[in-house]
Amino acid sequence: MSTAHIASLPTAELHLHIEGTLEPEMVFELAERNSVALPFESVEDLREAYQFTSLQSFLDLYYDCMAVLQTRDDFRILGERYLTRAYDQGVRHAEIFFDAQAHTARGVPAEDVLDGLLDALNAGARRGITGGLILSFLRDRPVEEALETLESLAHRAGDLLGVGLDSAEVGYPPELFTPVFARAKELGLHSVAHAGEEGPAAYVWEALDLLGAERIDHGIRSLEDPELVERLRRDRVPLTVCPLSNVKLAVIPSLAEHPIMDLLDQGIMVTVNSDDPAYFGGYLGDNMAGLVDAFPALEPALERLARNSVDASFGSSARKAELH
Ligand code: ES4
Ligand code: ZN
Repeated sequence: MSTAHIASLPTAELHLHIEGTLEPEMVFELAERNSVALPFESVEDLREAYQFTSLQSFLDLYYDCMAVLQTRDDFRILGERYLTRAYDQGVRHAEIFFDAQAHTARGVPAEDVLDGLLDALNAGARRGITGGLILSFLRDRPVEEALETLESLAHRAGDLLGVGLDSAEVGYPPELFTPVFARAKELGLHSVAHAGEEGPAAYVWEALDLLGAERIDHGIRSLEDPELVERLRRDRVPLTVCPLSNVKLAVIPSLAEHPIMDLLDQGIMVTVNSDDPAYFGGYLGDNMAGLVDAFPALEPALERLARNSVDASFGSSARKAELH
């Protein structure tokens, strides 16, 4: 499958953690600039650590590496580099998660993170890639902390697209975050949530019914529950599926065993996304190319997947029309 063909399809990236775009070279560059000591000798040394056995084994390294991100300008550079790479692979709209709590816990003000990422998005918009920011709560930290984080940015709600829920899933059901998502709704924000990645289909139900999630991030375990499949299909709830992530985190044994064809056959609104591309082996176009290699029958459906991503975005109808 030619990557040029894939890059010619305008897509929206809907499941992307900006901290997961921190390439090993940039970890070293920012560690030097910000005088942060790293437990790795070299870029190669760090890259060799990218062997994960579960979501948690990845999260441990992910949170360690992001300690090099300290200033508004660091976040601007991170965002600009991501948007440039994504654009080169066909992405024309990006709805980007940021983990505010992972930065405030290290003494970096949430508004510096927000402002740096907005600087990047403004530069991106001038170059033809639009987008927005999704404040994602860490579900393995206290609910009160998520509420405080949301309140601390409530006066900037106009600069946010929505809220999300991420980090270690099993044992942290969406239900816990019902008051946080209710407050986000009062602030006029969109809602999405990670569910059904490592956790059960029951978490997808909770994300829909208790949090009011408009999209489900991952959601692949929904296939274990036929009633849930029917609900997702009927309501056209988008799933933001991340194939390379699923393989790298051992959620699925190999791309050839990925359930994307089942999800499509069941009539679910599937989108393809990159999650943490610096860690998982590729950006959005790389995920598409990997899928087509594993499933040649998917090639005619690429245009549908690209269109789904635009339709499932929170972009304006004018922007969607431009990208169709
Ligand atoms: C994540 Cl793959 C994944 N799952 C849950 N939370 C995350 N945060 C960053 N990547
Ligand atoms: Zn994710």
